[in-house]
Amino acid sequence: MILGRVIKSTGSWYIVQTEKGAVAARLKGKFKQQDLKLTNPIAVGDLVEIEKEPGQDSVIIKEILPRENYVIRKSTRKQHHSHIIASNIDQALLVITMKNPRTSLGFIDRFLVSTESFRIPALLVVNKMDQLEGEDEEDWLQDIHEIYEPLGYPVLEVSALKDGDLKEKFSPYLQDKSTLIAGHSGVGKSTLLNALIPEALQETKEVSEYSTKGVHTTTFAELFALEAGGDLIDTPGIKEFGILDIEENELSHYFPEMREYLGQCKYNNCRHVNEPGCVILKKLEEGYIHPYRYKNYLNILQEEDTHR
Ligand SMILES: Nc1nc2c(ncn2[C@@H]2O[C@H](COP(=O)(O)OP(=O)(O)OP(=O)(O)O)[C@@H](O)[C@H]2O)c(=O)[nH]1
Ligand SMILES: [Mg+2]
Ligand SMILES: [Zn+2]
Repeated sequence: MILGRVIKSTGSWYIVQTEKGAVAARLKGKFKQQDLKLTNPIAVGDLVEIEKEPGQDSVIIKEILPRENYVIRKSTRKQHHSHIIASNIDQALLVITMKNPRTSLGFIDRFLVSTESFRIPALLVVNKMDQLEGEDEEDWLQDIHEIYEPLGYPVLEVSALKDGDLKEKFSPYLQDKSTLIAGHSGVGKSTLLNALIPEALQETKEVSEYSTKGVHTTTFAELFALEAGGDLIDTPGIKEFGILDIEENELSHYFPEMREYLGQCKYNNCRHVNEPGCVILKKLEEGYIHPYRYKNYLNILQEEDTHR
């Protein structure tokens, strides 16, 4: 039995990196998934045990080791199913853009709730800075800095296509870590990855070509090693994150600015919506909690996915 990490998954076969190199492997039989309804039994980042099939050349995945963490999105094909984007990561890098396409604060907050639920550190990378123009766009950028930096999420501004110093700029953040790159389709995830790891040769495509057709350029997640140590996982663009298995009274734990006040409300089952003696509402009024963040808290709370 050999241990390895899945670095690519096409849905029917997998590339597993072992100490002795990469091998193609496939699944035999079915795996028991915990409680999650998943469209992919094995995800990039998974640690697996592989074995040569007796009397044959092919390699099979025998066992999947428990996942330390993962980032999940809603399935595009099956209702009430989810898709694991990647697992066993040290941090998540969310690429966001003001336009072509525009990333909303709601989308960012849903992403951060998913990562916070596993205590995965996250980093925001504003891409396509060369295209930023006008007051409205400057305001959006200022909001991003003002809202997220005080919460502990670093915000980097780049132009993945044009900047020449990206390796230097990112190395303090990426070295020796396994980093997931996520974001909407067309924000420039693969362009950034190619700038950091030129050998990756990930395909990139103009936004106009797919926004009309609705196809993504990157269709499978794939992990690439960084020269200086660590790795990056390029992933297909996401429309919506699945915030699953989060109880209603758990949600505020995933908003760092609310965490410190939890337990101080009058009622211990306070949802921080309209309850008397709610400390979160008081802090919102006093300006310690950003109104946009609170609005997104309410939006997520009202979603069908959160349950009592
Ligand atoms: N102007 C400008 N264009 C960029 C920049 N970064 C990426 N692009 C362009 O944006 C388009 C989409 O880039 P991709 O890297 O394919 O985007 P992606 O996020 O990987 O998209 P999916 O694989 O579909 O999820 C391409 O035409 C890139 O050349 C940038 O910094 N500035
Ligand atoms: Mg891509
Ligand atoms: Zn409250």
